[in-house]
Amino acid sequence: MRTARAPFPMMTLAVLALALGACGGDADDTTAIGAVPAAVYQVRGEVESLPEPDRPMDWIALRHEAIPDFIGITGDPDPMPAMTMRFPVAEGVDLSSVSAGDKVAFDLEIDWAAGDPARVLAVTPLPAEAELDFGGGGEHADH
Ligand SMILES: [Cu+2]
Repeated sequence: MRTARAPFPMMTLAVLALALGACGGDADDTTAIGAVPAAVYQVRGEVESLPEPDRPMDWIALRHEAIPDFIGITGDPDPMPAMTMRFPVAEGVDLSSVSAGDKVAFDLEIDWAAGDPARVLAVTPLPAEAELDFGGGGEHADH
C-alpha cells in the first residue's frame, strides 16, 4: 500500500519541534500560541554545515553558544545551553562569505506563533581567533 507523502513544510515543522524540544524546554502546550512576542537573539557559534545550494529549503547547522535569555513557548525564561542545532535560513540571507567550520555571529529569530518558530536572519563571520564558549566542562566534546 502506498501512502501519500507528507508535505515538506509539515516534515520540517516536526523536525524543528524535535530540535527545539532537545533544547531543554518542557513545552507547556496549554499556553496559547501567539501569546509570546517574537524575539531575535544575537548568538555566536560555529558553522557545522551550510544548506545545500541545490536544496533551497535546506537548513544551516550551527554549534551555538548558550542563549541565557531565551524565552520558551510558554513565555517563561528557558535558557538554552550550548548545542548543535539546525535552523531554516530566512529568504535572502547571504551565506556566500561563510564556510563550514567558520566562527560566526548570527541573528536567531524565534516566533512561536509562526509555522517554523526559528529562523536565522543574518550570519556574520567572526575572526578565526574569536574564542567561543560552548560551556559545560568539556573542551570540544562531541556532544
Ligand atoms: Cu539550541
